[in-house]
Amino acid sequence: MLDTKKTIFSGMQPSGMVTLGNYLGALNNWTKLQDEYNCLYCIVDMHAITVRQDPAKLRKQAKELLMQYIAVGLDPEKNIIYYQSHVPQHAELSWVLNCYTYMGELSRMTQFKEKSQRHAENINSGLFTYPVLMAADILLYQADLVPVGEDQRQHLEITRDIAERFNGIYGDVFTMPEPYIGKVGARIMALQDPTRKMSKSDENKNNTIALLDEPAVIMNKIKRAVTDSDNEIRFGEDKPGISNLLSIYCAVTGKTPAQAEAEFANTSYGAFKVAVGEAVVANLEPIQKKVKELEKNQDYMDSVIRSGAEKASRIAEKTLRKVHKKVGFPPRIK
Ligand code: AQP
Repeated sequence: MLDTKKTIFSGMQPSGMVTLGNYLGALNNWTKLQDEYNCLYCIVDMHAITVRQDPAKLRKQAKELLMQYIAVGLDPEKNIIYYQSHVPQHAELSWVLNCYTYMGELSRMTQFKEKSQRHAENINSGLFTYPVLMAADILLYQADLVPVGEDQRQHLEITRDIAERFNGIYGDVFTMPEPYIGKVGARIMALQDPTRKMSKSDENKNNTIALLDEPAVIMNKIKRAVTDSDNEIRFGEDKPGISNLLSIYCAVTGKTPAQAEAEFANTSYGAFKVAVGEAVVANLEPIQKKVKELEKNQDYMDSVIRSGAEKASRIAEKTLRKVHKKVGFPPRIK
């Protein structure tokens, strides 16, 4: 039977402990796509080293991220789940695409500008060519759709520009990827500074809730979250801290903003924070339980790692062969 499902590619960097933001903004939505689409969910460890990482930590975080992909409900039988560094075609295609990408285009990327400011001591060329590797990630699998947050939109645009340029020279080699606009996931902000987003690489751990944080730690972090002094529990641009906690509450309970506001109309900030904390703990409990089970099942994890890389590699190699032929590399002799 002809496979008419569209292909979706997405990835996450193992650059820290997975946060509630990563979960509510991305992972949780991915699980809803697995029946309708052919999905590839990559752990983009090669992207992660554009910022200096501790090797032992990176390895641990990559493994934890993989377990969390599965624990939130991504089925390795339905989706291709794998480590980017296990599929060498990503690096190989990235090199070719580098030769079809202009310095000027890359210099305009806001993420490069931001990260070079944040990591002024390490402005490496990987940071500069990050979008080319991302283009390779997507184009290798002929992805039709890419779920992207606002901050990655520019990278998808450059992916399309590169694909269009390549196809313009060599014919239809790459599928033109479109942004996947699904139900918008919640954007979760840092608990101590609710004007910027919660990020897994944040050094201040009071800003983030990790999916694997113990219940008492979660309760404490939420109790200490920055709010304001007017004691009104409602959404509002003038109330970033309370709005963030309300968003978290709505996302984990499925309640609407109006329902949440009504529920807490006559509540103190203290009691509100306890309710938010308890809702988060309850939501994360089954995920944490599943991770503990997976930790004990090394054989299963190994089989997922092996088969994910094999499945991804098979698809990627097809595209890469085509690209090599198009650009004029000599054929391999069997
Ligand atoms: N605070 C957030 N709220 C909602 N969604 C979020 N995402 C990240 N933070 C929030 C979504 O999670 C995915 C992670 O993508 P990534 O690992 O490639 O890197 P990122 O977007 O840069 O995420 P972090 O947590 O901020 O990592 P670091 O600290 O390493 O930069 C994306 O789909 C993103 O939209």
